[in-house]
Amino acid sequence: MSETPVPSHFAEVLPLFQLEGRFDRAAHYGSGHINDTFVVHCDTGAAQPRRYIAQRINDRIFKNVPALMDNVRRVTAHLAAKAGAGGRQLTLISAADGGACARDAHGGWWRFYDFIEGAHTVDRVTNEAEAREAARAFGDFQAQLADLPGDRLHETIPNFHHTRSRFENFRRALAEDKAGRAAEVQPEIDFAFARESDADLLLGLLAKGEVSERVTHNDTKINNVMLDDATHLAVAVIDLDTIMPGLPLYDFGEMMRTSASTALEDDPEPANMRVDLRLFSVLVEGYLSSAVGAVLNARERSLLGFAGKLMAYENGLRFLTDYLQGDTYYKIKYPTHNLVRTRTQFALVRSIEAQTAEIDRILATVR
Ligand code: ADP
Ligand code: GN1
Ligand code: MG
Repeated sequence: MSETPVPSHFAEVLPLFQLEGRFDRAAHYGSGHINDTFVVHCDTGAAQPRRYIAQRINDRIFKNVPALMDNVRRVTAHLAAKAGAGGRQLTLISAADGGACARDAHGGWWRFYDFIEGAHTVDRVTNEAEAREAARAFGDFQAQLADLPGDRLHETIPNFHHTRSRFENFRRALAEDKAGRAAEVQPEIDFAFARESDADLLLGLLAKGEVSERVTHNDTKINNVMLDDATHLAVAVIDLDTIMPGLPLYDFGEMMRTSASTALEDDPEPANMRVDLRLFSVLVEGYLSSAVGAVLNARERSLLGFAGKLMAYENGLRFLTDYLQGDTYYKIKYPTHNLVRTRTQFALVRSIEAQTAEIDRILATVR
């Protein structure tokens, strides 16, 4: 599969939003696995085009789009009020009817954002400054949501990081073996079963009140934070689809998986994938130096390394489940893509396990 083409009816989507200028062109954008993302250029007569990000929201995955957009609207309004004038953050463009999203004649759900200019995302951390910035940005982001007014946010995907439930989905997919692929992935199946008990550790602590639920981002991949082109400082956290109640440890773990590792999540050679202890140490420093540092208890701090292992395991389980089910969840670029992702995630789990003593030593020294 190549990049998602701009749909032929895109011209019908444009009048659904309050855009400035005359539409010039649109093209596929970014490397997200879930939504269809396009950059849109409009001509306002100025030297530079007015740019927008248009997204067709994946409603196979997000079953209640209005509820999801209600979360996004509340969170972006709250952050904008805190940032004040001049702050850069994700900003929704109103639909023609004043709403946060609109539905096209084919049933597709759309939203538009201001294109955040002068900034970029990376799919992999290339230096320590990027890792520190991402950690600080995601930490501050979470702290800013602590006083979000109103009701509990909607759970846009129920049990999103409930690793026990992820494990049971895997077990079911294996039993069903819809795509007839189970026989070829026995080593990965064995690997998953050997670590089943990890799935319950944080859930058990949560039930005992030893770690706390807060409003978290839940998808703190490195390419969900925009970095300034010139200064490389983080300017905005994006991809707010999974903001909901969760554990800060999930956010840190997902960051560690993608920002303190030596390879892309789908590197075809699992041996290339290891935890990078230097980047891990910088991530911990960045995260604890953010406003969230003050709210984590000692137990949570001691589990930061385990959180990275758990998120690598959980993502590996999810990729394996999707492979067994015939690739219905994630976008894939070739038939074994989900299997390659699984193997590379499991290599990261193995590497974190092998480095546990060193990780604990780092956690004991970084304050
Ligand atoms: P997905 O849920 O599919 O990952 P994202 O919301 O993360 O979708 O968007 C995909 C990519 O598009 C991001 O990684 C980023 O590079 C780019 N992007 C998203 N929103 C903006 C924005 N407001 N301004 C500039 N680039 C953006
Ligand atoms: C998806 O949307 P994106 O590409 O940022 C997924 C995450 C996974 C990630 C793996 C809603 O993230 O949970 O960790 O792929 N998002 C959803 O790369 O399932
Ligand atoms: Mg994304």
